[in-house]
Amino acid sequence: MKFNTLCVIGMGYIGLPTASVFASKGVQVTGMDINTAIIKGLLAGKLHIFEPGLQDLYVSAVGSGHLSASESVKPADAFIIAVPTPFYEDKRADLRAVVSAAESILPHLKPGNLVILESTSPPRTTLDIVAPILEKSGMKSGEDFLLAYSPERVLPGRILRELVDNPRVIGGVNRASAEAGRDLYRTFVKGDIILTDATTAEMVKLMENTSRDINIAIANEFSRLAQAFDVDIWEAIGIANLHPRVEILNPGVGVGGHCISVDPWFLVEVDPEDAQLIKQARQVNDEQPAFVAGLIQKAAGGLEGKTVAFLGLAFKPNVDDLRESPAVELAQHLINAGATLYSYEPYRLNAGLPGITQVDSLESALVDADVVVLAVGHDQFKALDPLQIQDKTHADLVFDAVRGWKKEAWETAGFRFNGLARKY
Ligand code: SAJ
Repeated sequence: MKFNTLCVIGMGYIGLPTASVFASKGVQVTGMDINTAIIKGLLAGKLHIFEPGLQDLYVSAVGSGHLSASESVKPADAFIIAVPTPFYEDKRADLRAVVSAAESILPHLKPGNLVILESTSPPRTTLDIVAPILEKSGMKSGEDFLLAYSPERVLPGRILRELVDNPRVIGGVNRASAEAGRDLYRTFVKGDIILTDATTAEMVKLMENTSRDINIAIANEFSRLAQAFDVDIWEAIGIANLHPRVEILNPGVGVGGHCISVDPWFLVEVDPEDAQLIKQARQVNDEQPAFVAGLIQKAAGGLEGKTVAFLGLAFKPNVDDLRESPAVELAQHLINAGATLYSYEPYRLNAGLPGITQVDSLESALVDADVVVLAVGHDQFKALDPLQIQDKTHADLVFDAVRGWKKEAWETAGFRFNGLARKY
């Protein structure tokens, strides 16, 4: 099948790059979002998210006349739903955005159209939630129109490359739908395209992120054990990983972002009895910011009345995304322990986080600091030369939570150095 026009619903971290890549391949794309500020920004050529290469791709796609931003859904041959699926306070999936996206397609749905859900969703969402909404049109999914689930699997920071090169899974409500999805994504996907059914594709996505969450949880748990036994966790992991069948991930401040810290709960929600390990791993990762905060407090001999220069708030290195960020939680723990905290997040200078003071330069964070905390391993932080930091601060303690710095270099510059499960 050939798709000449496409409407992508949700101009976030996935929808915007996906719309831009399709448009760059000559498909006529409408990028739709209900957020007026986002659409206004896009119409003015300003992106609300940072992703390497995206600004240039977006500007050239708009310039070529193939991409336009809109606050309403436009008729198209194909529709992609790429809206957020957060969770409620009790960790159940909040599918309101998926429901309203499907409802917004309904008035425009025509025979032969293809609808793809990309948002990470609990098993059976495509069949039990999206299909019934679209079938209110009087048309039957898989027969009159085509419907499939195709999870995004790209890594923030490498989205444009991974969109093209990663294998793509397409789960149709029937074979014809999956094949139509393949024809659509073949426009730009160079990786393999694997066809399956919708619920398997939903499950695959959740299994991928859940297995990563569990693997990070064991690394975080190892860091606590290493701390207890005065073992350098990084040395221990390095040695263990020499085994041909062992690949332990990196411990850190915790697990954040909109994916890995959220998605495993979708499996716990649908089958709590069978998802015990998944739940336990989630809890280990959720506790990690408090664990790291305890280490910092101990190293500083208490934080009451002390000032902390806090470097990084993003959920991981070299991105501007603060959703579910463990660094933000760590900052909050330190503030609760009595610290005055000045955080510097170069990718998001003013995030408006309640209770957290942000400054707009490294110098401003350092000037009054007693303790310097490296919370996110942004490349620009890792490249800092302690000898140049020396005269910018009277801080004597440096705490590296993410193994971004070399102990010797900081000690040579006169700092006391401490970190997550490292030998001192
Ligand atoms: N983290 C660690 N230790 C590690 C690796 C990561 O603590 O060894 C932390 C990060 O700092 C971050 C969190 O885990 O807080 C998640 O980061 P990530 O880089 O592992 O993953 P995301 O959330 O950026 O992207 C994941 C990817 N999924 C997998 O690798 C299985 C990506 O491919 C998905 O498309 C994405 O989730 C998504 O959108 O679902």
